[in-house]
Amino acid sequence: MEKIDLRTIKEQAGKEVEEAKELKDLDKVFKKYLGKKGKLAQIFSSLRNLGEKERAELGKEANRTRKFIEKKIKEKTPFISGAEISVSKGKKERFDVTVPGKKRLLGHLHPLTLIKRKAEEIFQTIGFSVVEGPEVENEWYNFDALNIPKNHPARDMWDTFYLKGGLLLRTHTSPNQIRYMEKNNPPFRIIVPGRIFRHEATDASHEINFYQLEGLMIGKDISAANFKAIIKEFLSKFFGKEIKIRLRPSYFPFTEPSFEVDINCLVCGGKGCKVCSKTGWLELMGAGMVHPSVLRAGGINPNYWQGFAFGIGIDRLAMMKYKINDIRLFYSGDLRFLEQF
Ligand code: FA5
Repeated sequence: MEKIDLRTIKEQAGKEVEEAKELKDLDKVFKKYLGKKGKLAQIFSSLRNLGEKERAELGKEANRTRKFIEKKIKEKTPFISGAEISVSKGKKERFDVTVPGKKRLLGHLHPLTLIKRKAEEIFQTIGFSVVEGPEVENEWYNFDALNIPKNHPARDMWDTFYLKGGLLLRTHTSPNQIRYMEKNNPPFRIIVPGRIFRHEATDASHEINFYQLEGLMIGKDISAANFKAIIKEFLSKFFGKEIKIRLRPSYFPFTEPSFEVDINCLVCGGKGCKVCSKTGWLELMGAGMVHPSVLRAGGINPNYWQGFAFGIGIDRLAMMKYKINDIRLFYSGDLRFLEQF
């Protein structure tokens, strides 16, 4: 009777192996017949109830059946789904270990970020804290508090992107002077780097959105001489050498007196190029002594406190550092350009 059972087991197992389509089907067959609680295991454990001769005969037959099923499963495995693919691919494809590996492209910081960080680092070494402010501003902070009331002609100095609800895209980082003064008592010295926006025509040294670095230092006896010394210190640390600059009298409603600082153009070495409009000088920043009305708007008494403010064009600083002859390259997204930094 057991012999018939074994024959049936052999036939059934063989058929099930044939029909198996996936590895998990083969696994099922294995468990059903060869597993710990499988059909053959049951037969082996029934052997102990048999007489010696019968046990030897049936034992042999059961072993043959086990081997048969194992062989069937082994033969079928390579022809099944994933296993089949890997085996057949392995036969067709050759793996050339001498082929150079694919180079992984690593991202890196944008040149303007590098310059911004370098500038922050230097100002921090001379005691300035780094502060940030919002890109979307209201008219109070961007204009009124900076001594530029509505209908004041000076508003035309900045071509503004106006938004709904009395908001605008900040045209400079100067609103942060007020924001900081409102919440902090002098003496202090801060810088505020950030992105700004202007609705104006672009050329080699003008963009519609660019970066500025605002500076503000307020104390008891802070003077324009302190400003000049700090800027000279900053520029020589930034460029790693003495840099020629010139201060020109200028006008900003929020500073009095006001001046602009030009840098001897490093793209052409002062000979004249499209960056410096053939003058040999590039305007790098606006600056001046903070106007008493601005101190008042920030809640600071101008009878006790005074100081200077400045706004450096970060893009222009980057152009001078890397000798870039067109500001628009920074925003082009051109990897051939960006990969050089
Ligand atoms: C201002 O924006 C003033 N808020 C600066 C200031 C701050 C003056 C504090 C006094 C006290 P101005 O518009 O000149 O000033 O811009 C300052 C600097 O930003 C310029 O010197 C220049 O380096 C840079 N800049 C101005 N316009 C552009 C532009 N379109 N593209 C790139 N950089 C520009």
